[in-house]
Amino acid sequence: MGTDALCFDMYGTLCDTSSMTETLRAELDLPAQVVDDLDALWRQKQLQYSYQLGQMRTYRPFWEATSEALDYSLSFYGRDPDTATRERILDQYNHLDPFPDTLDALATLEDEYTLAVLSNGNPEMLETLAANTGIDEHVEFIISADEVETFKPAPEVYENAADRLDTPLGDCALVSSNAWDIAGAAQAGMGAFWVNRKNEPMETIGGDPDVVADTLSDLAEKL
Ligand code: LAC
Repeated sequence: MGTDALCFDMYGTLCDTSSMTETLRAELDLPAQVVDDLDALWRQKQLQYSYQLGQMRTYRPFWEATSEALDYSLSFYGRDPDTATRERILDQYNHLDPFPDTLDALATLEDEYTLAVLSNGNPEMLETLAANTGIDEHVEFIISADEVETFKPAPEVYENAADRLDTPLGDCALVSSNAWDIAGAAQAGMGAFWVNRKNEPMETIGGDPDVVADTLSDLAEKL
């Protein structure tokens, strides 16, 4: 027993969703503070919609949940941009910045482990972002929750990843900065390596992480 495969969460772990603020600032005439709040609400709603869709068993691809969450957030802040502006904002989601340590950490870990992306993103958005950032040069597999038509933290998503990797669930580890994702992976029986980028407390429900690191570079050193 040991960890053979590392499955990386994409949004918030490999790529920085707050890198959207530059585009939001350029496209919407709003104060910087409001843009930061809108961006945070967009991310919060995107996740909430994925949980709700899972609970309601009305699956639709994460791109649609992301787009619907954007509409909610724009409306919350009283903005109704034209279609072209809205499309430009959404398209930028395919060009999120990787965190500064992402590519180096993947390059360090790829010699020792099988690397995969494991994300709620649908395959098209994951493949596009992985290609745009160079992440695709380091990971062997891109595994989407779309394959089982529900979202993390449903156990089927983690179990499907182990099947795809042809590796026992306990020999795979999720690497995520999202504590709810770590709690879900651990609960499902997968290893759970938490990159606690924001120095947050662990969730009080679900499983516990096996390893806690501050950044991906820190994790690469610890493994
Ligand atoms: C992911 C998001 C939801 O699965 O963090 O990549």
